[in-house]
Amino acid sequence: TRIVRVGGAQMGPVARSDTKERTVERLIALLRAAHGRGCELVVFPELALTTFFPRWYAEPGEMDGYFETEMPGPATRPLFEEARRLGVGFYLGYAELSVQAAGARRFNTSILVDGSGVIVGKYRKIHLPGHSDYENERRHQHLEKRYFEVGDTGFRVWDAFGGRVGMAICNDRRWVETYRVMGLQDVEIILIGYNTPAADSLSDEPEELRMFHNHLTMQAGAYQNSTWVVGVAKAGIEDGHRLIGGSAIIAPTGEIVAQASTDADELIVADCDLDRCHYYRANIFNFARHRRPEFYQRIVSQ
Ligand code: CDT
Repeated sequence: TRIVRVGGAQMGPVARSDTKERTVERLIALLRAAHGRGCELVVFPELALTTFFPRWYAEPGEMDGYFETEMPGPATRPLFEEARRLGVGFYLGYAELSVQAAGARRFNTSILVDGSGVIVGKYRKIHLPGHSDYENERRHQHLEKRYFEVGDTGFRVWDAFGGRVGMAICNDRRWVETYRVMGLQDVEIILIGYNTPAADSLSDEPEELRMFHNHLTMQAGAYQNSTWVVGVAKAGIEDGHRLIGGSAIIAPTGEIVAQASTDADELIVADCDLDRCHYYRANIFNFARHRRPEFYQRIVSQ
């Protein structure tokens, strides 16, 4: 067995008026709770430092206060310091403003930080949902395509925490390719933060159905690639807009082994035995033996 005790640090809402310093204090409280329960890795949500600002329409530069230009920066350094002091690693989602010679680039980003406080991996969100301009017919806006570029990192896997760790962000979890590209790199645990509105802006899809799809996609991705999946929400009513909770730790069997029961700051914990990834990977999902990529070309052609 290769057990990694993982904490899923679900967050309740972060208001537009909350300071990053105050929000980081909440993250540190969750990190300490996870350390108290023996976790070596804690997963925080997508855009964990701020409200889900893509629901608001503005000129892109006007949102720069929600972005981080350095990591750690002044507001996030206490989180890194506490993680290093406790020896606990983490996944953190945040809005990244990367200032390069060619100009500013903005990404919806996650990082993987090891137990010594060092950033060992960075992922920039590839599947950006929503739209780039104000759309009148929507009950609420989802302007990720306005504020972020499509990520340029690809789906990578890192050797960390005694296993092979992958990252994805929110809408990525609904796409089979996300998991399969990492599955083909022998991923053993995929970390995913999310902010998912409880209502669709164009339909009357009930919240239960949206929660079902949340779990359906992550459970299928876990089983079909024989990997652990840790999905962690920012939940609850944020600036008047409801986000679903349902954070879950999912085994390579596709079974949920831990699940949040509130829409608030809540820690879920599971002992993830990375050796459990081997069983299906050696049998029903033995890729080398059973995959037929010669028939999958449509998937990668435009
Ligand atoms: N943050 C994020 O990617 N949310 C999307 C909402 C899609 S509805 C426009 C999600 O897939 O959960």
